[in-house]
Amino acid sequence: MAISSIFLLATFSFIYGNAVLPIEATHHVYRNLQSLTSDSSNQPYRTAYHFQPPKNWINDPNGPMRYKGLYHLFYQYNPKGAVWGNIVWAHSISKDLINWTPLDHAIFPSQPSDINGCWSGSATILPGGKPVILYTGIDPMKNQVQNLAYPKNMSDPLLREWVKSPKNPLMAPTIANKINSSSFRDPTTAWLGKDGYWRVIIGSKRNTRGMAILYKSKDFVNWVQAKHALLSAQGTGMWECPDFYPVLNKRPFSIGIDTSMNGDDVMHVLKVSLDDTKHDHYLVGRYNIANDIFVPYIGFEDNQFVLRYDYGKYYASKTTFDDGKNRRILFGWVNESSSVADDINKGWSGIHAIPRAIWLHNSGKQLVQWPIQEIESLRVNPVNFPTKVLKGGELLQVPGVTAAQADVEISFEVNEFEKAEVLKSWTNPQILCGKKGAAVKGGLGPFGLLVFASKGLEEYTAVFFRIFSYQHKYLVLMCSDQSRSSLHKDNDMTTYGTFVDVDPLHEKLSLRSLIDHSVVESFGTEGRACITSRVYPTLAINDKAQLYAFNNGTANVKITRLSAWSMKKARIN
Ligand code: DQQ
Repeated sequence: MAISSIFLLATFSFIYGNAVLPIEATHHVYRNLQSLTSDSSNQPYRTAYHFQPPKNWINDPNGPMRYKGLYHLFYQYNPKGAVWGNIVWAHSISKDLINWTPLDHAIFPSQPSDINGCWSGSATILPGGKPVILYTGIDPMKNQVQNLAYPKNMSDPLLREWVKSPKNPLMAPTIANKINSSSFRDPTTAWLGKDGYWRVIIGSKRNTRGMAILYKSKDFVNWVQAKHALLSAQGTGMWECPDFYPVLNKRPFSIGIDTSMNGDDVMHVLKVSLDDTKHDHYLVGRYNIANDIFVPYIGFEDNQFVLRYDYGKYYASKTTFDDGKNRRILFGWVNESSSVADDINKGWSGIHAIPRAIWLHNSGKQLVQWPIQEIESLRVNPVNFPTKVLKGGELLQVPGVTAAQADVEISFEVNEFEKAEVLKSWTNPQILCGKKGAAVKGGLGPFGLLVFASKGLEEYTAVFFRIFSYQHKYLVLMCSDQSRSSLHKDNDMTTYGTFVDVDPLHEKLSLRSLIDHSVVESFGTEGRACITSRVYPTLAINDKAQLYAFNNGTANVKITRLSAWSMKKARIN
């Protein structure tokens, strides 16, 4: 089918084991709230293989860790409804990071230092294998303070019960430390220096200066604020959910390393979730642990070049080192793009992205992310296309997959570079994607995938590349255009986009999309750029959804690989 007509048609111990601190048991488990199930009929937007609870509100992933061979994931959860509030740490476990079993809530308000909420935090595995959790509590005065919890029974691999330190809070805003009491939250996994000091950073801000406040401790209980923050940046606002970890800067780059590792072959990553923009930004740089100075290659002064994990909807993420498979895994929250009224109506809000392996690209300049390999165990009924030229204006249906629940990989080779559109001046890529959506004919592109497409293309979400000629080079734009994703216009349908650091003269342009009813997670050029979109089609739902490859440029492109799979449902909570 010619794409032009289609587009027209659609208008388209602690250390504690040794020290002897008394412990206070958590005393109330809300068992009744764990047994809720939701009616999944008439729920076209519920996902089949993304992490979500049976009902209600979910936000940040908390304290992911591997313990005694099991993965633990905690998350911010409202047991009482589909909007944020009444926050506890819900808890699930998994053997494969795909199928998850819910347990009783792990951490919930039970002492003054968290009586108004148990907010985000992280797990640290102490030498000897003891897991501990630092998390933010909201105290009776609504101050944000940092608390410690640890397992009641270390021999329980499920880590079902958590006790809280009677010394909580361990870190608190005071008049002396001048910490902003409403902007002091989300402790990271701690890392240990050779000097015997644990270090942890807490997100904060002073006026509009975002900061990662550094604390140090010898025993994980008594924490002292360091003289300076690990990093701060004027004008960035509150830094939520910081994450700080080492990545290997030599082959094999994809090997993950423990959070306390350092050395010549190691670079460090600081990720902050910017409350003002709701984006997760990261900086790659060198960390000198002797004086606790982190120097990023590109800092927030060069704002427009600060990278993001994901250029779509993806926030409050957190990594953990998986010592079972020697990899670093990234977990992130993907909020809804629907109205609060719609969320309340469907009875749930929020999902987590598919966990991603994350490592330093061999350029040393950016990270690479790729869905953990375990997700491939859900693939069934593969559909493989032979190499094929996709002519300018052509649309190619990918039949034989459950297009609302699929995994698809496609690679393009491009040649007719003289047809690339000229970009006169640098433009914000998201705005460029908004102006030049999939329906806007180009030269070299747009080409890519139409997912969640309805039969007559009244609805579709387009994930694509468009190549520009810019200052004697070629600039590759990757977009996720959801402007026509739904006939129901009450959703946030912002088009997302980013430039990708790839040389199209010498490299193929690959795209992988994980499609799951109301989410599409796309990985461009083997994970160098990611875009996650939430969409709510009204026609392209369940077995009515279709999948296409498309080319709406004048230049032909060659599809060198096109493989798609239907995805089985995972057992989630
Ligand atoms: N969510 C938590 C906070 C964190 C925010 C509260 C980020 O601790 O700063 O639910 O989404």
